[in-house]
Amino acid sequence: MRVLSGIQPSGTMHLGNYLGAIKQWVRAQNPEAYYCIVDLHALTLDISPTQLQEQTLSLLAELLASGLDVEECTIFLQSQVSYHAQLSWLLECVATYGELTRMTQFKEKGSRQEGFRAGLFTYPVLMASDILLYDAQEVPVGDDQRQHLELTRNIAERFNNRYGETFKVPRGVQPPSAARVMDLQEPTNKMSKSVSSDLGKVLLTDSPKDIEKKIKKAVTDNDNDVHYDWETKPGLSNLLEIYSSISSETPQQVAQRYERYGDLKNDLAQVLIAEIEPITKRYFEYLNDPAELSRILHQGAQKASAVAKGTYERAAKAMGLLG
Ligand code: AQP
Repeated sequence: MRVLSGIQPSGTMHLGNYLGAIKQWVRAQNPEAYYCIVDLHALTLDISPTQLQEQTLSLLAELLASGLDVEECTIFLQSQVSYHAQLSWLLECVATYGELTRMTQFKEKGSRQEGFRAGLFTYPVLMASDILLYDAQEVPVGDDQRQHLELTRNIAERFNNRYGETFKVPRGVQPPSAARVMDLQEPTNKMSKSVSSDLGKVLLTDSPKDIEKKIKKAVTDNDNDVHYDWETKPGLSNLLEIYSSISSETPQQVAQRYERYGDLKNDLAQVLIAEIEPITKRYFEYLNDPAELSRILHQGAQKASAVAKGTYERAAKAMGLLG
């Protein structure tokens, strides 16, 4: 199955990235799976060159530590495959201004940044280019990317109608639980690398003590009735979803086992520590070998370029570029 997905090197991975996306990536690994560190997307944020370099290698170490295996799939860096930016321009001439203004992530992130960059407006097209270059059938992503996926499908269909059958129209896939992990302190907002406070997000590099503290301090309500209900109990429902995503039960089944919030929080902290501690250990091992990390990226870029080149040339020719 041809699979493509990406993640921004915009900071340490949190539980939302891990449960919403990366665990699915690991499950979907196969020789036709392409996973991309989207460093060009991170340029839409206020990020220094040193920070970007460090975070790129660190993210690769986190992905490997989470269970991605370069013998089973391809991991590569977006900026090392020039066809992503090249196809993006072609697709910007297919996407419309109107549809880009409707992107909720653009509205939310744009409203938080004064003088936001033009790339923040156009990056959903770059994301479409990331996906369409690989003829991906499935794109495992968290729920927050649903709208961008729909845009990608629309762009592909419009392109195919206008210029002839060129792109596969991909399908987004979300996990049954934890497709949108919420901020532990503000459970009506999604957990986010760049927006959540320290206490609002659990990181893959957090120590067991930090994890315990963050789960204990997670905002819930006061009535101590353990019930899965996003309308009236968003904080508690978030904790139940996180738990269920790791234990493979439904959130309702988890809720049935508890009478008090405190007991649920204690057990959830232990379940998370058991999941995250080995990842953190492996992460530091990978991080200690930057030469190997660079080698992995270069090898991945070669494999990815071989596929991307063919698709880019097909699209350019269909549009009338002489090449
Ligand atoms: N809270 C979340 N719950 C479930 N899935 C999530 N993802 C992100 N947040 C959650 C999924 O993680 C993958 C990688 O996302 P990204 O880092 O490329 O960009 P993002 O969606 O913008 O994530 P963040 O954490 O909010 O990063 P910043 O702060 O840099 O913008 C995607 O599949 C995403 O759905």
